[in-house]
Amino acid sequence: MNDLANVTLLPAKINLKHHLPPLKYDYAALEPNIDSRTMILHHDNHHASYVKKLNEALENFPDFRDCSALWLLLNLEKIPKEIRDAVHHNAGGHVNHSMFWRAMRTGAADEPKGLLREAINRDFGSFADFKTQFEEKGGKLFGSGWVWLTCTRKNGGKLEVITTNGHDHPMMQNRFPLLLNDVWEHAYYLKYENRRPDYLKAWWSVVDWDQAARCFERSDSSVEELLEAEDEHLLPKHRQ
Ligand code: MN3
Repeated sequence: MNDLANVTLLPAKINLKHHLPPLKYDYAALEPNIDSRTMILHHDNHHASYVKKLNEALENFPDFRDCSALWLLLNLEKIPKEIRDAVHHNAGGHVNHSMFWRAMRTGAADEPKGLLREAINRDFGSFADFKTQFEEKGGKLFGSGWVWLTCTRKNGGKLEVITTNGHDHPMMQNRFPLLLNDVWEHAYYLKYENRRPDYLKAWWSVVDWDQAARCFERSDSSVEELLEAEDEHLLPKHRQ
């Protein structure tokens, strides 16, 4: 038997990989509010790079290779020290961007309806007041990060606008995310340059409020249920 024959007898190597979720719309679909050049760079370069670096970090740590990106992010203390920072930044980048693409859609500007609208009115006074607070907090965040509409999973699901630094996620602070906007410069600089407030204002035209409402419906689930129902994009798959 030659060497080549021996190789074919080896068991198939299980090689799980996180992967870049495809956009559900064209790169130009969010024009003029988000330009296609920004979308191409943001999705195909920035997000792809987080996925690639996450896979590279996990390459020699098979115990963690079938864990979802959200699980990794919420269990950083269990991650070996030598890859903890890389997993923190890149799993966070992967989780947040995967949610961000789904938070937007083509079509005319919309407003929240139903229970989510009622909760917004209850906790912010009005939809206009909520938008003002979201724009102010997103505009003031120093450096790179995200601005979120979140709810607590207790106390009647009280809504709150928060910001996170880097790619941190609200579930790391026991808050549940309903909507998010990326205020890293790479999200807006090509079109809006240093005018982040203009980007934040224009972004309302592409928000998918049905998606935010679906998140709100799921917000009283346990963390375990949420991880189970997690979008398939966040679970690694066998390499094609
Ligand atoms: Mn980004």
